[in-house]
Amino acid sequence: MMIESSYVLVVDDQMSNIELLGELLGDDYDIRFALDAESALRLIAQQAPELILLDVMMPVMDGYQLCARLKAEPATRDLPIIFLTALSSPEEETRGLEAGAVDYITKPFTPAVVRARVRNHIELKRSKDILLALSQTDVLTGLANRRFLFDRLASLLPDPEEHSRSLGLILTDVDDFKLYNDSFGHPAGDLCLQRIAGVMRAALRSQGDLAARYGGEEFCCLLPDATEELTTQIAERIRREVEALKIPHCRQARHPHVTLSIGITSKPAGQHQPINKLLSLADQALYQAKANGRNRVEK
Ligand code: GH3
Ligand code: MG
Ligand code: MG
Ligand code: MG
Repeated sequence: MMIESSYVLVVDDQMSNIELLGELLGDDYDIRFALDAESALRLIAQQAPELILLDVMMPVMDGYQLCARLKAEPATRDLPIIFLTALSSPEEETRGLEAGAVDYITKPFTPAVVRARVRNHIELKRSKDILLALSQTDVLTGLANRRFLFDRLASLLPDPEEHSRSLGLILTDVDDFKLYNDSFGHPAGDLCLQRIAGVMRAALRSQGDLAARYGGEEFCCLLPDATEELTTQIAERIRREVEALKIPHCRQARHPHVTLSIGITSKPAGQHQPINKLLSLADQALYQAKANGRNRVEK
């Protein structure tokens, strides 16, 4: 059975082993090969495989060393590795598993067993990836959730001693949203939040930026390396574009359409700022935006 184009990387210094595994798995997977650890690292950097079948005995860098290199990098740490080796002592097997491999298969191997183990580990990796994505995503809007936001904040705001990058932070809150829900119903309110989330997503500059659902109808954007000026510009664009959606509000609301109040704060490079302090500054600015009439940006 074809398991939809899973990419499996085989690393082995012997062409005969590679050919054997190619025949064994080639019908079910997108199999690519590397004859040494260096070329494997190059291939992995281009595109992450879903599984790596790794020989131990190879010249220059052996399988254990390659495994250690992959485990040391956050980007490759979670790639499942199965050792496939002629080294069959319990000590070697223990060493391989303790190095972080998900499995250890000794040569000569039974083809059906290799196929079954590869299949199981790919299934496991897929389930893990799905759970990880769910644990980081807000179900209503598809934006990052609060947990992911705080993890990212923690990684962007390292030790006080460390010279870190500048950071812009935008906090938004929908104006008179209780009234909106009361007038049009909760499902309409949900739809409204989804449309606002679309604006937030579109306002981001690159993969480094993050838009997250901070609370019920509150969103937060993190803009690494942004100056205060740029953060203000982006916040202003978000405010303008939500207003331009022209989602009709109810008569009692302060503005005829759904709008956002926005507080921003920014941290210059090299200056330390605890997460709570940064958020509380943005929150104070947001409070000012509310106090000064709503549908506005304050810092
Ligand atoms: P203000 O302009 O001062 O912000 O007024 P407000 O009515 O928006 O006040 P507040 O920010 O306290 O209101 C939050 C409202 O957001 C209350 C709640 O019903 C609504 N809300 C929070 N989460 C959700 C959600 O997931 N879906 C919907 N439809 N409404 C939500
Ligand atoms: Mg070898
Ligand atoms: Mg609120
Ligand atoms: Mg509100």
